[in-house]
Amino acid sequence: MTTERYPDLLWDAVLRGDEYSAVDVVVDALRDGVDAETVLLEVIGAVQQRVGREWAANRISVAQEHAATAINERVISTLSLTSGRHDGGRGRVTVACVDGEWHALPARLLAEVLRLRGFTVDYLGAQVPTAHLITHLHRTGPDAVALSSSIATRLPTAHATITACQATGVPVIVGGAAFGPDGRYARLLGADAWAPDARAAAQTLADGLPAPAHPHAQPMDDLPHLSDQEYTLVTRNAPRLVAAVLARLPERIPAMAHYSDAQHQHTAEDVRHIVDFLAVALYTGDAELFEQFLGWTAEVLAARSVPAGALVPALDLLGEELRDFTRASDLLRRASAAHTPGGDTAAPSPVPAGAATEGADTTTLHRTGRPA
Ligand code: B12
Repeated sequence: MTTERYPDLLWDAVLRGDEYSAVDVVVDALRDGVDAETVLLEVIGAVQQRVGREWAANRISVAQEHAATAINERVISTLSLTSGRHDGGRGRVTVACVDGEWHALPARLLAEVLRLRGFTVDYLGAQVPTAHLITHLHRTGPDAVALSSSIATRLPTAHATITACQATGVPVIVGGAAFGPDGRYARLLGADAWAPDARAAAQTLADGLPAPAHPHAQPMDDLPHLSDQEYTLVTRNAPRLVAAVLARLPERIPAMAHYSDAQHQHTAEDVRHIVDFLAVALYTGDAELFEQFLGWTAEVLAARSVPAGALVPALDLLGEELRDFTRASDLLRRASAAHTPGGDTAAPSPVPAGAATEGADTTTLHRTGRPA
């Protein structure tokens, strides 16, 4: 029996908000002989990824995205209950999301795949405070921790969590989109292993992870560039930086004078995201992380008819606030040039202080909602 039609059937059901039909799709797939792991990853996982693409392209709303995810969580529970108990003799794994990480569904898919493959799994869900995770490790003594994160702003917290788990002698495998498509941030942050998907993770865990060899005590052991304090100061001052940029943004985007409360709120959220991703680029020392975030943001804005140039005033104002920060200034100057219509990454910022930015006077930055 071909599996190809099931993702489309599940997609149609979740988009209608039809939980019963969604469950039927999965039950039918299992009855038709599709194995449970394939249903988890190539039907439910594929639909979740499509949810992300369709939201980014502004073809479905935030509410539809939330409903789809909620239904898929219930569908996974049904699948888990119908596929029976497994012996769990392959070893014990704690699956948890990094503190502050809300994307629990990727971790849940991993947990279910590991159960199907015969591991005993303690699934702790979204945003697990590190101290509680460590208490859990002391109590249960697992063979490994599987730490999930989907959004790069959680990487500094992931680093501290990896280090804390390793200090208890438990090896850490990490995964999820936050660690980069090639796992580069997993290596940077000293994880014992990384895997691109749940199947590869199960194989790596089945092969066995050695006990952590060199537990690191301080973030700076892995990331010496942190000694310039730029990450620490930007993070500590994030609310003040956001407020300073928002206070001066109407100078650069005159149309803000007529913004609704919702538009002001979206703009504030977007400026906060810029500061957060700048901070994590300073933490990792990786300019590409900031560039990728801005590229993604520009695509999301474009899908909502907002030109990418709308990012430039916020980048420039932030650059002015952080002019004494060498690495941050450099990142912001390059980003501003790259997103200025006709600009390039090598050029200095073309926007003089106080000037209105062409193309940005009728638009707002808001990734999280629809354009006004
Ligand atoms: C559903 C969803 C949400 C839900 C999450 C609910 C839940 N219970 O999970 C909610 C609404 C809470 C949410 C919130 C946000 N989200 Co969101 N979300 C998504 C969405 C649409 C799906 C996530 C998902 O389930 N993916 C499906 C699985 C299959 O993904 P996967 O990563 O491929 O998982 C596999 C591997 O990564 C691996 N894996 C996963 N974990 C682990 C762990 C280990 C140890 C290993 C080895 C492997 C491994 O195995 C998995 C299975 O094979 C994604 C889009 C997407 N394409 O993923 C956006 C997405 C991740 N979200 C995004 C954003 C921006 C946000 C918010 C900031 C939005 C906002 N303005 O508030 C917040 C952040 C909240 C936070 N602090 O975490 C962006 C991130 C963009 C970026 N540049 O980083 C994305 C990509 C959306 C998009 N298309 O732009 N989100």
